[in-house]
Amino acid sequence: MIDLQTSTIVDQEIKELVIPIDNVAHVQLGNSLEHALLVLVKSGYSAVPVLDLSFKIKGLISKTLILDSILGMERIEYEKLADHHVEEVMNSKVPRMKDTDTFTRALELSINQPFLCIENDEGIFIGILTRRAILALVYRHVRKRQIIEQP
Ligand code: 2BA
Repeated sequence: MIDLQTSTIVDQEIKELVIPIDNVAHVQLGNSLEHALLVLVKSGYSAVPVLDLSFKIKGLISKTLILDSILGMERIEYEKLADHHVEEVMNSKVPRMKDTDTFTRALELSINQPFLCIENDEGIFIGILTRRAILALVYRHVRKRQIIEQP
């Protein structure tokens, strides 16, 4: 259990906050844009990780990136969805961390990122850390301290 009793949470590891790969909606490099859009719409998320066949993180794909890529001069070119692949459109700059990294680093990265991809020492994707999980831990910590410090 992550210890909320200690005076600081900053040096704790993030392992226990990670949503494991089995519960993370994701797509693969060779998937069509049509498939990726289906995953995004069905899952309800605006962006999800892109993995290769060996489960390494290669990028992030979002509804906005896909729609932007099929935007023609005068109309949305839906027929492109089936012909183009995730790797042509994804953003290769991925905010990533190791599961042994500290909470401080996660807090810092989450200022600008809604979620962080977590990998093990071999670079294999093991899950994501969401801004929601980070904020929830900070909130629990603040509340706990308020209760302890009340006269
Ligand atoms: P968004 O999809 O833009 O979602 C923003 C926030 O909206 C989420 O924040 C969450 O609070 C809420 N939300 C959106 N879709 C939801 C759903 N289907 N069920 C429950 N809540 C939902 P966070 O939870 O902090 O997630 C931040 C970002 O992490 C999400 O941004 C999404 O891109 C990604 N994400 C979260 N959980 C995921 C999962 N299981 N698989 C893939 N990506 C995930």
